[in-house]
Amino acid sequence: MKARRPAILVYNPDEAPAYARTIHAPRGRSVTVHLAATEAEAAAVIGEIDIVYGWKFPASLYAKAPRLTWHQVMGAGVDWAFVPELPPSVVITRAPGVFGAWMSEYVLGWCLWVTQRMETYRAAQREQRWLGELLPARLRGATLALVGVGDIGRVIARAAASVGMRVIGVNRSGRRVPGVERVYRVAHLHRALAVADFVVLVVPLTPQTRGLIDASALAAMRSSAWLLNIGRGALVDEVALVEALRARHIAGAVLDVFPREPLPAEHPLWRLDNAVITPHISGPSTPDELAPIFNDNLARWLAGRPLRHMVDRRRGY
Ligand code: OXD
Repeated sequence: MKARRPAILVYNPDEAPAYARTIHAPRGRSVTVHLAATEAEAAAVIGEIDIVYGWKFPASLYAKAPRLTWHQVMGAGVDWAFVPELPPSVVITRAPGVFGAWMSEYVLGWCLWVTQRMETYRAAQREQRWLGELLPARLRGATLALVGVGDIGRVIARAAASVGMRVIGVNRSGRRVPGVERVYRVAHLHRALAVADFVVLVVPLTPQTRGLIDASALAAMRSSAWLLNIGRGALVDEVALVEALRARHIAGAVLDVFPREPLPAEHPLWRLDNAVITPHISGPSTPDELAPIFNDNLARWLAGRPLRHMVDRRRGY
């Protein structure tokens, strides 16, 4: 009797075919690859699926996936995959080493947008005004506080240090991290916020970090400081943020992520001149960058070896 081939479901609303093309089983092994762009398409095959390679895979389908043992996430965060519905038998794997390079350019780009006063000079240009009396500020010597100093945070730290920024960080334990001058325990978050010119949120969303940047955290920041959120919208109390921006308790915010995406048209953040809104693009997933991670783990899975980059269920990331 012929052995059943392991079945992979590539779940991605926009790019399932492009991801499927990058899947390569090791020589001598074959797999069946199914594609789905919608929950209904996935539901039609999920009963047969051993492996999900997915972006925002619908949590309700876990219950209909008796064969599923491994879910490789196609993004930086795993919060939408790591849900209460996740059966204990399913392993989630992350994709480290991919997003830091993108996100460090995003962070440096927007910090420079602030210090080089790009908006102001462009506005002056539109009025044909020579604004020679206004100088840019320096990033060199400015303090960047990374809330989250994991795989992505460390790459951002290196990029920031390369332009002479002072980099401090916040993590759960306060344990030292290479390339970060000082690491504060999350219990001392406000101390880090109080000395930062730029605060970058790049921490996973877990029950412990939800709402971490609340009204008191925003009040701890300098009135000249900028908040950059490239983690998850729910890390920040949005009502408190809108209030802090309106009252200019902080100088501004660059926001790439929101509790509701797309950001609803009527949301007050759209209209604040000190809020920059970008559409969740700071760390894009691309099939070619994720393929080596997926294919390496596929070879391991097929050989019955332990997978790399497994999410720790206790920590939630
Ligand atoms: C994410 C991502 O996980 O953009 O949000 O990769």
